[in-house]
Amino acid sequence: MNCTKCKTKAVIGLPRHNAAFCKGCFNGFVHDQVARAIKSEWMFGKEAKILVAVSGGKDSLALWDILLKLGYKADALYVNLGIGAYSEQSHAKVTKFTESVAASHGATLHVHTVEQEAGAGIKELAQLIHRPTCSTCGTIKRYQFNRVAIEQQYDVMATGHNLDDEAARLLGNVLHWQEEYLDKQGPSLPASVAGFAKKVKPLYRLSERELAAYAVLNRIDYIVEECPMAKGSKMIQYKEVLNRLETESPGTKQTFYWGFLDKQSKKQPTATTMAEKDRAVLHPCTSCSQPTTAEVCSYCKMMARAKTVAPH
Ligand code: Q46
Ligand code: ZN
Repeated sequence: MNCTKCKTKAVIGLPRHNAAFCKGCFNGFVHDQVARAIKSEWMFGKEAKILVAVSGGKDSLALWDILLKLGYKADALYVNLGIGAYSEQSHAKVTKFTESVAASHGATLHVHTVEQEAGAGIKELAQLIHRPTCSTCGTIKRYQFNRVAIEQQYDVMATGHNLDDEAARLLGNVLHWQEEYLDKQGPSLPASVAGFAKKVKPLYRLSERELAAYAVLNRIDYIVEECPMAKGSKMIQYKEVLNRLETESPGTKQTFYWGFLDKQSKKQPTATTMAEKDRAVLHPCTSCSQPTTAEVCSYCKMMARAKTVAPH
């Protein structure tokens, strides 16, 4: 198998693009897909200050690597969830990448440790407040990423969601007809009100397999295991179904998700209408000032509850 572009020996075949690439041309292809995503979805300009949400996994570290290599100013935030060996190992991978790659581009890593603020790791915290672990985790990660982005004056927050993640999420939202989620499933969510950072997903044009190959070929050392809490989750089931379809007909995920984006772009309310809607229901939390629909935001409620029920 030879490289479609330069005809030297290929290292990866991409059936959905009917192409194969050598290492150099594959890196060029990946960088080009990210550059196209940034431009076509109006994510950010060359001078923007970007905050990348990193977990230690292949997608978020690859995203940080690609943005730095494309010449963007990108720092990162890692949230240590306190899930035993998984958190220790993922934290170590993020630190290693920061020291060996990101620092040479002048980039900084911010760290938030759940245990330090809540007095317990995510599993124990969720048990204390009687909420599912993943929804507790989601609230904490959303809150902390937004807080750091706003406090440290980043223009935009970038996450490592890839084509497989977005296609699986779309399948879940369609199966349950969750229309309000469908409306917000695009790769670029504007900062609708003051206090909310803009959020973007620059990897939505690349598959999980392509990102794993990028990480391996570029010697990015990442944590291979998924978070132990993800076991048996609906998202994993949707991904398996889509993978089966993709093997039979390469390009299925792309057609499904990109097709949805194409339809959305034709009916999407403008950023102004979305902002108007949000402005009508959101106001600052009386405790921390982050935008919320209630008087006190769900993060502050959670922390207050954790403090009252925590064993002393
Ligand atoms: S939500 Fe749940 Fe993930 Fe948090 S606790 Fe792990 S599996 S990391 S995306
Ligand atoms: Zn609050």
